[in-house]
Amino acid sequence: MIIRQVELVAVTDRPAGYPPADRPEIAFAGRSNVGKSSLINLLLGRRIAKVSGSPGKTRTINFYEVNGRFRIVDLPGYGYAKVSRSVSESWGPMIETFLRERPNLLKVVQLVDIRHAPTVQDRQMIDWARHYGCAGPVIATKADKLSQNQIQKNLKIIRNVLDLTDDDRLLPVSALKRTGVAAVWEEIEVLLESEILLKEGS
Ligand SMILES: Nc1nc2c(ncn2[C@@H]2O[C@H](COP(=O)(O)OP(=O)(O)O)[C@@H](O)[C@H]2O)c(=O)[nH]1
Ligand SMILES: [Mg+2]
Repeated sequence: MIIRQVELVAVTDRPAGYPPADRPEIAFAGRSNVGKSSLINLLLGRRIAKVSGSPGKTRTINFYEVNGRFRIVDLPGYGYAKVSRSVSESWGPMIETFLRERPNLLKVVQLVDIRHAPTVQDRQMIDWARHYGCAGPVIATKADKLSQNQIQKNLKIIRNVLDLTDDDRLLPVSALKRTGVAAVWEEIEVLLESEILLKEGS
């Protein structure tokens, strides 16, 4: 995909602040510090999402519109122990409301850290997405931190813990080494294509 234009069109913690539901959206979810902003920047070819030294900061849903055609949605990261209770409690409803009330949401891309087994919250996140019929590909980040051998081992563990089927996509990426990004774009393009087919069928 050629990225001509990227615009941050909304930053919000509530549905009233969402942009109109007039473009297909692909959301990215994961623990804070998993590498979500880094991956979004790499995908979009610019430093538009803040890469954070202090995790747990993003408490908003950020909508990036690409080529005026679709949006990448950066969901707030979860699982950071040091955020206040009120912030960590608002995270669940904020994400679930988005999943429930977003008719133009195509899929949620789930990010997990390739070094560790997915957490209870990772599993909860993907189960929510499944419940709302929008579970998408899973991305295992920070692949540069492991050997090829370990990568293969850990991918199996991730598949198991998240209960992925053989058909579910699981893609290792490294934002640092810039590997795996083409495969992520391929998945995004497949999702956008499926949306066009849906529209033509209706
Ligand atoms: N080694 C390595 N570090 C990464 C990678 N992606 C992100 N990081 C680092 O992980 C930290 C959190 O990244 P960020 O993109 O802000 O994560 P977010 O909180 O999920 O948005 C930063 O210090 C990044 O530089 C990666 O692929 N490899
Ligand atoms: Mg971030």
